[in-house]
Amino acid sequence: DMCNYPPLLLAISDAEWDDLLEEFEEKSYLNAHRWKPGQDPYSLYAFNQRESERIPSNRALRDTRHYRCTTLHYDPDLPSTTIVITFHNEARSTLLRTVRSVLNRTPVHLIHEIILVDDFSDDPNDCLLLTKLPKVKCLRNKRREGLIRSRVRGADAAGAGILTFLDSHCEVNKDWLPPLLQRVKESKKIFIDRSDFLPSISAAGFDWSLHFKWEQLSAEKRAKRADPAEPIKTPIIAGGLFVIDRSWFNRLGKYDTAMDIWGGENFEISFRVWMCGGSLEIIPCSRVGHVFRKKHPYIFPEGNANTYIKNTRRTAEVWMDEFKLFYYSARPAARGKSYGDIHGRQELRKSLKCKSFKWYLDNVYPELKVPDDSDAKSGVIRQRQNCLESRIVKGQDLPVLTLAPCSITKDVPAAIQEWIYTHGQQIRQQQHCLSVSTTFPASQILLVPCNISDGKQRWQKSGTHLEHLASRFCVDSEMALDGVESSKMLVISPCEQSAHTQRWEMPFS
Ligand SMILES: [Mn+2]
Repeated sequence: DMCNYPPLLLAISDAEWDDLLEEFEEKSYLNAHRWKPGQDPYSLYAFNQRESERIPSNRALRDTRHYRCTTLHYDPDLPSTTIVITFHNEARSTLLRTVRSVLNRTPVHLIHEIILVDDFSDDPNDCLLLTKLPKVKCLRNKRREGLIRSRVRGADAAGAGILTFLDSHCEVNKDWLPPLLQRVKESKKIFIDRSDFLPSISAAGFDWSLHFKWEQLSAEKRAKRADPAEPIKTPIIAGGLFVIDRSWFNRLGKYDTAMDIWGGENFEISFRVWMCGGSLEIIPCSRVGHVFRKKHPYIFPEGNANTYIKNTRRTAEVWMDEFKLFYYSARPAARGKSYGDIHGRQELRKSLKCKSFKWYLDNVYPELKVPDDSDAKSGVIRQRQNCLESRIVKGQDLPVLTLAPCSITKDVPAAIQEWIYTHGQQIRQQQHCLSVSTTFPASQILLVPCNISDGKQRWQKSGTHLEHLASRFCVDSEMALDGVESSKMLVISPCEQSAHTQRWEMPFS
């Protein structure tokens, strides 16, 4: 194995500590892969390499915290933490700055160790040479594993009870760690810090395509904040930087290690933490700078988009219940992509007795609106001269579905014949949706109050046919055509390509 453990460090003086840091031959470490005049400084790392090399690893930083933070006191006996930093072909200057800023700006006794997980970088010395710095260990993967499996490897090797994950292109600021350890000590949940590049009060969010974004805190939430140093509950973490109790991390199922390279894992761990009894917070008094890049400087063996889709699709399938439909609707390319076996993660969710995604939306992220259908397709569902129609019947609460001659004036259908195909795969008119009484053949198609979590309300166009997803049967007009006026009902029956009573023209795709 290529692990290289430095000698155990016991109570050392500040002077000895400074000596240890001084002994590291920074110049020769950096010189090995330095930017050369004439090269595009962005080509290797997607950030300005020349500029990064110009900035000393131990430069002075402005204290960017709110002044309230400087008045806070933390327990003198905070637990120590293992800091896990994973990387693949990181620039030496930024990797070194990440590690040195930690060593320079963290009370020595709070760092149990810094574990670097080198995810099969081209040069093993990027990692190995750094073990000459105090407390730094290096684990090198024998092949490319990706961020997720690398982090789990680092976490499994950790000696401390608290895990701190950092990206490999960060720079921590004054007192970044104590407020995080304090919160984890108080309650065994999960917490993240925030980056210097953000506006003063920010929150994290996402859309239905599972695209992460930073957001402003809502006016309502801002007004509720009495103290700017107070933690901010967040529905999602950006993923790169966070602190978590190690036994809680393990009990929760670490990460989904079937995910590759990068992306989506922050959704998976965020949903899991909230739905399975924990919480996520942003700690405004902890400041860590992070270099955001516009693109990934490394290769995804399966392609960037495919990997992101595989990872987010696993998340949607395991955690989002019926709301995964909105993910597929926002990311149609995901529908046919393979995503591997999720059985183990579904079992995990069951054994942890986690809450539903509906609960998460209602309680954790009410700002994420279930898509309205203003942009959904609508029109008539027609068979020859007849159209599906809803009809109010005296003495009945709900309208009934029937077949009637199409009534279209100047291209505008009658309201009772116009249907919307929703993002949730429902066929809707007003607040009523097509459903069935049972999933047996010849079961009547009913109009009932729309309910996104009711699987019996989902339909899909399949060529000229309209398929009921739960039963795999098709909308059939045979009984409506035969029936007398009082019993013109629509039913589902086994799909038959040639059955003309199952052929429909519809505006959906
Ligand atoms: Mn990053």
